[in-house]
Amino acid sequence: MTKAGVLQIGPYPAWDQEPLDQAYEVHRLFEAGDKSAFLAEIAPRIRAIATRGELGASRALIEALPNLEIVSVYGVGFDAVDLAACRERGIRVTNTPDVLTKDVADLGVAMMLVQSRGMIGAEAWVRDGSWAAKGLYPLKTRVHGAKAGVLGLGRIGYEVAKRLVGFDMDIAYSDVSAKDYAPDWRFVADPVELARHADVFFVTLAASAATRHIVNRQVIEAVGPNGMIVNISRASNIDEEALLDALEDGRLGSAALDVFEGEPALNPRFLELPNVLLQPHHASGTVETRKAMGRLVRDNLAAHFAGAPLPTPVL
Ligand code: 8YV
Repeated sequence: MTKAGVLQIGPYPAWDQEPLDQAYEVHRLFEAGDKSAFLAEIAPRIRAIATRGELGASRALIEALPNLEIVSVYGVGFDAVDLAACRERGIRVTNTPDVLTKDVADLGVAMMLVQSRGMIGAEAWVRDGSWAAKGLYPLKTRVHGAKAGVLGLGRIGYEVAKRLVGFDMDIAYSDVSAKDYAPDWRFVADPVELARHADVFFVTLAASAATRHIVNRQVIEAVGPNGMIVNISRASNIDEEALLDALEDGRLGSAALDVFEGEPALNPRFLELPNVLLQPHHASGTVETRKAMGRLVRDNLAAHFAGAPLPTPVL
């Protein structure tokens, strides 16, 4: 039987690559020199796209593939897939929810702790001999008992808030509506009001055109000179220019970021800032979770080609 053609947009670990290569005729776009020529040659054979959360699939790419049936995303976020283009042609879309939720929450909370206790600077203080030469490391800010604001109480936001309970934090959240699964956490509809409450402000909402720059200058200033913003969602949820301005002139105390506009390149202004923790978009990056994500990518493709219900459909 001929194998279905799959266009792979970005790399996967070997443990995912091998089974994918066995089951499908895989064409790796990320390895092609001249991408347009490559696409023109293989386009008619492509029935599926296997992509990554941050890479998605653009309208131009979808339109270049006349026989495309499904886009399988290795990630929970599907904001980079042009859903309208998929809907127009009845193209299915899947993602990898649930399996990564707790890892993403773990990293978000770790980022808060690392940043508030100055652990990156403290490590350097030991390594560069400052401890011996200069003495005690500058004192930092307590986390337990502080006020947390969680913007987006979906699966990831809920797991973040659950972890913050262990730090005796005073938790409030914002979402389109109050959630009946939020224990005694305070619902605050307005993100600016949530930011006023928060010493630590977590951005955990799924990104879409509607949430673009939801964390705007006003929200950032409401978090304030003693506050911290932690972003483990998508860069587009924050007005990055406003964030940089506020971090530079002290209107925002600090930030801990796993995602950036234009990543993996990032605005060089970030590199000059002492009050920002920079992470390489790896909140879901554990071996266990990435294996589960890879399996879901393949399970969705296999179900589609077998005519079975998709395990985790978006569309
Ligand atoms: C991944 C992600 O880092 O789930 C998402 O939406 O962005 C992350 O889990 C990414 O998709 C892997 O490429």
